[in-house]
This record gives sequence, structure tokens and C-alpha cells, in this order.
Amino acid sequence: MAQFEEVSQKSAVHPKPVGLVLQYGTAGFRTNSKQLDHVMFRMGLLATLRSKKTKATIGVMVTASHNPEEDNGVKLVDPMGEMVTPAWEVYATQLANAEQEELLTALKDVIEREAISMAQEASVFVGKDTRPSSDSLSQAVLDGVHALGGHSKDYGLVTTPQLHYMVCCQNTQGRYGEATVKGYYRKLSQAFIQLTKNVPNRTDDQKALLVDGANGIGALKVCEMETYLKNELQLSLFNDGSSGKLNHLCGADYVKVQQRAPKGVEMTAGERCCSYDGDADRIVYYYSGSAGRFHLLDGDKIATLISTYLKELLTQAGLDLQIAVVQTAYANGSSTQYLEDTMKVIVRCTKTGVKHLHHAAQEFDIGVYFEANGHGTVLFSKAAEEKIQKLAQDSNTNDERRRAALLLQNTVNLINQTVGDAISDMLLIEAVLAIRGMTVQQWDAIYTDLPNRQLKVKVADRRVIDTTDAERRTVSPAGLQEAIDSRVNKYRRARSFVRPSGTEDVVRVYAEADTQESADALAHEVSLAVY
Ligand code: NG1
Ligand code: ZN
Repeated sequence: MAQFEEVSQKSAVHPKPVGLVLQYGTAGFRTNSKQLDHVMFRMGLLATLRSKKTKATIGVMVTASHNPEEDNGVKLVDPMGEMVTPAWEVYATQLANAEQEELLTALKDVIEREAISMAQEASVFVGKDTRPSSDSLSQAVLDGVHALGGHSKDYGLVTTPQLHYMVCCQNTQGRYGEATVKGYYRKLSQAFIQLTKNVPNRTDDQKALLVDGANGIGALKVCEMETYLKNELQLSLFNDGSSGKLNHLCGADYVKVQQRAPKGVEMTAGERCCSYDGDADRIVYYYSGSAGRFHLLDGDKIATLISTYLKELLTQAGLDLQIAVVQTAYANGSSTQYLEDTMKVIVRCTKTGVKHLHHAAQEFDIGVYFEANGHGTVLFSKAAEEKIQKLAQDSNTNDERRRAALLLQNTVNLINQTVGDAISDMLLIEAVLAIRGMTVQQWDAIYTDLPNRQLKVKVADRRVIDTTDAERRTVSPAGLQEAIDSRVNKYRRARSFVRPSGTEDVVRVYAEADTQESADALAHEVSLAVY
């Protein structure tokens, strides 16, 4: 077939280094950008097949998120804007690792196994972050799409969640919104303005927010968005990419893991600040307290703020909808305790990686999911959205119920339900703080984090570690779990676990305990047990 000849010819321009083996990990392929040209071409091919199979538009995002600037990566986006289904992650790995002469066989194998009709049209949306390597790598994706005769739309520089949003809009014939960057800004800004317009006496101080753009795509996009917000939010942008290096000493991952303010942000005491990561799908908040103490408000605090707000509105609206919060093992023990014991909401724990959280959140009327690192969003079931909409339009209902339903409706419109979105989450947090008249200190005081520490350990082969119970316990190598348990037992309110990272060649160690000294000591001791 002519199509396969084209694939053969074009793939020779994107050759695979012999013997190189990569894995579709927590969030796609991720490694040094020099090793990725062939992977990108092949993901262009695979996205085209996925589009033929689903008869829908598929997304391909070129980014390595919080990794250093020299790295890059690629993730596939399924029709409703969610992460690609796990079975196709396996195909992605097979295709990426097929040696040059095996590529056509590997491709035909997917076509056969999935019974794909090659006559079916295909459409692929492509986006990229600001890394220097992203230009040529996204071109390689487009080459792959075209080699199989697929149609493409190149969105160029967009955040990861913007690309997810475009894919969802396209496949729902505009019901979710318009599949353009301007359409995204319009939808979110209108919802934000609707939510905040009736808040009395919002001062300039309350509207002010410091943003660390991680020297990445989020900085660029939040600037574009700002004009749509009509001064309802006044942003001071730092690390906008004009001089600093992507994610270097800044960004959400740095702030969360190091538990300190990013370089380049001039904070004064009590000011609200937030940091995005390199592709703007994560956000964390922080402020400097008395005596310059750094206070972090991470994904757990965000989930708590949002779920408290939603629960209150549901009560006011008199809507009987089940709300749950989905977390991972990295969630601070205090947050889980607060959510379960004080707020009385259902809490679920899943494996790391938003695909797992997203999936679990879909089981509820309203599923709030956040990783501790600030990656998350809220999902509303179709039935929940319909109930909210019906009540918001019901002129026979009383004012309080109607007001709550209208707030809920605009909240739904403000949220990017396809995936975690730093810009959308930021607007939601700002709206919630404004509506509830809360300062960042009051938000922080909802519960007190248990001191914690995260470490990375380099080992010869991280895959020897196998975990169970949503990654909270290890099953191999033999004896490791017992070693962890014996160390945990020495400390009060302690918890610790280890797991191989899916995005870096390291094993991650997490520990929490009643004091920072104990958390640090425990993390260190467990690291030694991993070697
Ligand atoms: P890994 O490297 O598998 O731990 C990290 C984050 C995930 C997720 C992915 C994708 C932590 C502990 N892990 O995964 O939560 O965000 O990157 O970006 O933060
Ligand atoms: Zn990211």
C-alpha cells in the first residue's frame, strides 16, 4: 500500500537509535530531547491510528512538564480530552521501541489487533511547550500524521490543558466550548467575571496575585488571558521566560519539593503567590508569614478549599449530589483526616498519575481530584450538570437556592474538566477566596500539614521495586517493606513509602511525621533502605 511506503520513507528521516528502549510512563515518554525524534514521528503515526479507530480528533502534546529544559516528552490525548487509554500506552511503547526495520510490522500489528479501517479519515491536534527542542519535535509528530494521510491542526505554543480542551471541544461539536485559544479565554474569563461580580467591596489588594510562570508556556498564556479578565484580577508575573531557564529554581515542582519560594519572585509578607509548572497543568500557592516563614498551599489544600466551597453550595442549593475527593499516597495525612473526619466527604486513594485520579473521580456526581503537587481538577457527571442547570433556570425556586445554583453553574464553566489546568485552577481558587471572603492565611489555617519530606534516590534499576495498595506498600524486593515498617514505627504520626518514578530515572521516597526533624530523618533512613 502506498501509505506504508510513505511511512517507510519518512521514518528513515526520523531514525531510531539502535537499542534505545523507552517506556510510556506516568505522563507519556520523557527523556533527553536528543533521543526523541523517532518517538515523535511514531506518536504522530499512532495518534493517526487512534483517530481512525475512535473516529474522532486525537491530541498530541510535546512537553516534558516540570523536567529540566534539556528534556522533552510527548503525551497523547483521547477524544474527550482525557489521557490516552492504557491499552494504547502499550502500543505506544511497542512502536517507540521497534527497531527501524520492524516499524511497519509493529504498525500493522496495531492495525490488525484494533481492526482499524485505513480508509477512515483521521484528525490530530498538535501542541508544544516553549522548550527549544519543541519546534523540531512537534514537526516530527506532524510528519508522522501526514505519512499516514491524517489531517492535522498545529496549535503551536499552548499549555497542555489548553490542548486537552481543544480536543474535547472539537469532539463535542462545540458543546464544551469553541476549539480555539480565544474561545478558551472567553469561556473562562466570562465565568470568572460572573462569579466575582457580586462580591462586595473587593479591594485591589484582594485582587492582586503574584504568579511564577516557571519561565514556560504558562507565563505566555496567562499574559494573553489577562486582558479578558478586565482588571478583576491583577497579576504580577515573575519568571516570564524573558531571561531565566525553564523550571530552573522556579515553578510548581521546585516550590513543592523544596518547600521554598522560587527564585525571582519578590514577595512581601502575607501576599498571595502561585507557581505553575513547565506546561501549566499544575499550580501551588504560597505566602510568606510572620518572621518570613514560608507557607505552602499545595494540591491537598486546593482540594480542601474547593470541595468545602462546593459542598456548601450544594447544601444551599438543596441539591443531593455525592461529592468525593481523590488523592494519591503523597496526600498529606492531615488533609485526608480533615476531609474524612471533619468535612465528612468520601476520600479515595489511587496510584500516582492523573489518569488514575481522573478515572476514580468519574465515579461520583462531583469528583474533586488533586495530586499533592497541584495537578488536578473537578469532574461533574452529566446528571449533576443537568440538575445544576435546571435549578439555575427555575424561576419558581427561592433566591438562596437559585443564587447557589447560578454560582455552581459558573463554577462548572470555569473549570477545565479535561485535565488539571493551572490557569483555570488559579481562577477558581481566586473566585472561591473572593466569594467566601477568605484570606490566604485563613485558607491555610483550615488544617495544619504534617511535616513531610520527599527525596529522590538513584538506583541501578528502579523497576525492581514493585508496589501495591495504591503504591503505599512495596511487594518487592523482598524485605524492603519490613525495613520501611521498622523505621516508620520509631516515629510518631509517621508514614513512609517508596515507588519508582514514572517520569525520571529515580526512586521517590516520601515520609511524614509529627516534626520536620523526624520526617527528614525518616526519609533519610528509608532512602538508605532502598539502596
Ligand atoms: P512520577 O515521576 O511518576 O512520580 C510525577 C509526579 C506525578 C505526576 C507526573 C506527571 C510526584 C510525586 N509525581 O510522576 O504526580 O504529576 O510527574 O507530571 O509529584
Ligand atoms: Zn505538567
